[in-house]
Amino acid sequence: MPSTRPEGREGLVSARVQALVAHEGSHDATGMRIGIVVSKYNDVVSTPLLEGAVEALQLHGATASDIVVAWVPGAFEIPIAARELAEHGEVDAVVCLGAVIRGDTAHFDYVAGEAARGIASVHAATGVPATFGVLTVDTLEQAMDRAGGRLGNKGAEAALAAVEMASLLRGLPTGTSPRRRGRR
Ligand code: INI
Repeated sequence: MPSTRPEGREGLVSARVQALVAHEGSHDATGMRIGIVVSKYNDVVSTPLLEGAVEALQLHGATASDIVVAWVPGAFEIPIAARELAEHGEVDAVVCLGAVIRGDTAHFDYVAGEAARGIASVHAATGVPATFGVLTVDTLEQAMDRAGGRLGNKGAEAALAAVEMASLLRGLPTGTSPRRRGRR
């Protein structure tokens, strides 16, 4: 249902904005099929990210049979598997998980940059949301803090962002805008 007062944000939203029709996705994953691409490199980090993502999806209604996991060698390889799932896996969204930890060389920048660019290109090319749960950090400690440690679990956040985007896209009106009319 379109809402002009997104839950919990009433105090922040002006009357002018409240007067508009607004759409917002939910975290209800019931009936959704979700792909997860996870990197084996730094698996001491990516495994808890995966655990967090799966737990979050199941807490929000996804069933085990609706979650498909693809392991790839490293973050650099995430985009190609994510694109395959988005195009042919019949998924509503893809969650991308991994950890790129800065070393002494420029390798970090290439791997992290290509992972981010490649994941963004998946949803641009396919229209299927692909979320970025790839940690890009300086140390293993920073990574563990974000993989179920004191700063939460970015895998769970990426999973819920994927569900929210899939839900939003389902609810957006299509074919009604003057720019689209006649072009379908
Ligand atoms: N892959 C990662 O997922 N994280 C890293 O920190 C990393 N580092 O630092 O090298 C890494 N490298 C491997 C890369 O993703 C590819 O698998 C490899 O280059 C083969 O294409």
